Amino acid sequence: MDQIAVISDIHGNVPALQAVLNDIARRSIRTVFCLGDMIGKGPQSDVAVDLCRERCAVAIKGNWEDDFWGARAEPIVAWHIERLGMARVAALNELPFCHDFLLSGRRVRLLHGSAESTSGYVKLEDALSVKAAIFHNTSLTGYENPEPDVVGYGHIHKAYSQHAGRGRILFNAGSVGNPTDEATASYAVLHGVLDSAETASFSLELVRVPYDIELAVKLARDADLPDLAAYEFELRTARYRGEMYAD
Ligand SMILES: [Mn+2]
Repeated sequence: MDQIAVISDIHGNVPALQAVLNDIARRSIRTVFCLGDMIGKGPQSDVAVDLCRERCAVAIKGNWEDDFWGARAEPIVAWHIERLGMARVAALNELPFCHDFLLSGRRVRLLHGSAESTSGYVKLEDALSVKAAIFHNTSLTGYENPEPDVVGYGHIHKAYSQHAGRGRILFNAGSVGNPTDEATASYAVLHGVLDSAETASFSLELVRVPYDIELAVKLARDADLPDLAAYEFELRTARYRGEMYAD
C-alpha cells in the first residue's frame, strides 16, 4: 500500500510546515503532494517554497501563486514578492492548475479552490448539489481525463471529508499554516495503490498536528510583517481576520 500526504495552504508559516513534515516522516510517508498557497500571509514564503520544492513530488497553484502577475496590486503583495525573489515567483507561475492520478482504481483529482478557478470557494456548508461542480471537467482541468471519483482541495482552510453521491468522495486537506477550524496544522493522508487502475482498498485520513504558535508569531514580529495583528489573531484563534472586530 502507498501513502500520500496531501498538504495545502502553508502561507509562509514555517514552524507549522516543519511540524507537519516531521509528522509525515514519523509515519514513514514518502510521497507528499501540495495543493498550493505555499506563500503569502506569513513571514517566510521563501523558506516554505524551498521546503515544498525539496519535499513535494507534486505542487499545484493556489490563488496566491496565481494572482501575482494579475490583480493583486496591494502593498502587502509587494512585501511578499520582495522576500520571495523573482526566480521563485517565476517558478511558481509555472505550476499546474490540478493534478490527476489513479489510486486503487479511483480517479483522484487535486486542485486548490474550485474547478473553475484557484480562488473559487467551495464552502463546507454548501449544498452537495453546489459542491458537485468541483467534480466537472473545465477548460482549466482539461477534458482529456474522465471526471474524477475523488476530489481533494484546499483554499477554505477547513478540513473535512464527505461522500458526494454516486460513489464520489470530496475532501479538504485544511491548512498547514493558517487553519480556521482549530489552531493546529492540518493535512490529509490517502492510502491505496498509486497509479493502479485495479480496484483495491482505499482510505483517507485527516491529521491534526500541534505546532509552536508562539514561535510562528515571534518570527512574524521579527520580520516586521505589515499585518501582524491580523495574522496573530488568525493563528491564535483559528478564526478569519475579518472576524477580528466582530465581538
Ligand atoms: Mn489559502
